[in-house]
Amino acid sequence: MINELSRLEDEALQEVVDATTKKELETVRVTYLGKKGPITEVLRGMGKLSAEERPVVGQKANEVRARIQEAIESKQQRLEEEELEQKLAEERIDVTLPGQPLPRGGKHPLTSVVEEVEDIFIGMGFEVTEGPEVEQDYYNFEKLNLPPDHPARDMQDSFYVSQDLLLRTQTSPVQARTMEKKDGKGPVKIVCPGKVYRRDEDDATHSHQFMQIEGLYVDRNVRMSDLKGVLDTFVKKYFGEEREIRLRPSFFPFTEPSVEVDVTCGLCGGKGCRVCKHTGWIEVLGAGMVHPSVLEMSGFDPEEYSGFAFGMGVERFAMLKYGIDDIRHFYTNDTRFLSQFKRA
Ligand code: 2NL
Repeated sequence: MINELSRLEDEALQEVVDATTKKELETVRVTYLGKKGPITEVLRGMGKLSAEERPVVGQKANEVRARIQEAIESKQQRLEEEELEQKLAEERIDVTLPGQPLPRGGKHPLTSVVEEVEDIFIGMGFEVTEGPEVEQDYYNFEKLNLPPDHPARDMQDSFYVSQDLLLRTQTSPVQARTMEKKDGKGPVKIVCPGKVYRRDEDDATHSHQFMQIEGLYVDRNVRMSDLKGVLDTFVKKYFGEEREIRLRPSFFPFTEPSVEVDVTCGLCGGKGCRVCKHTGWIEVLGAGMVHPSVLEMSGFDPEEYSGFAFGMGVERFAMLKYGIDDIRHFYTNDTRFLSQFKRA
């Protein structure tokens, strides 16, 4: 019986060594240590043994059981460690691998033009001022010398929000508001960029929403020659030092006199070509001396103060500089168009 137990031990320990999975090991455990296993069988048959034999066989059986148990437990632990190591090796991630590249955005071309224009005027002592896009009829029209019966105030031409609120049709109300806050004391030297709205049919050169930059300089002794000097400096910095400007008489309700400002054509240098329709000149700005009534309505004494003002369309400036033929490109967000204006 002792020999039989030794043989069982050898056999079981060999099977523990041979087991390569936790499942195989469990089968070994059930086979040798289970309720129907050979060791249990031996212990059950002990009744037939003599009183001297019984404790010897019992001790041996318990020792064998304990050693098999221990062998299984340590093998179990090793298999679990190996399993974990394999899992860690399989699931290893290389944190140094480059990630998914995210496409990088860029500034919208209209933003770039606004910033460039702002910088040029800041260089001449102007400050940048902004204001509301939903504006009172009073600031958008009345304060700018457009009385209630003026044709530009036709309800059909503007986006009205209520009886006396509308989407501003120009950025001039920002300038009127700024002047009003000054208590009749100059100087006021500002540029006002922003979105404006007009009830137009959209086409290649018109958009119901577009951007404008207006400028205003009010002080004692501001003259037409100051206007010409500032705009000449601006045009040379924006379009190029070789460019010239000319002023043509025009009309705006808020300026007197009013002028249209042309710049020499960049393609033909003023000789005449397709771009300038063979005139050598391209219209870029509207401007003039601030109308005395506009000064007065915003609290400035027109006997003491004078000023000049000007306005330009941002889209038109961008189209001329970059050769863009359709204003709608700025608002349809086609990345093939937009990505061309990414700066390095
Ligand atoms: C254009 C013409 C212009 C102004 C805007 C202005 C503002 C005040 C007083 C007087 Cl507060 N004038 N603004 C003056 C002349 C022309 O814009 O063609 N814009 C696209």
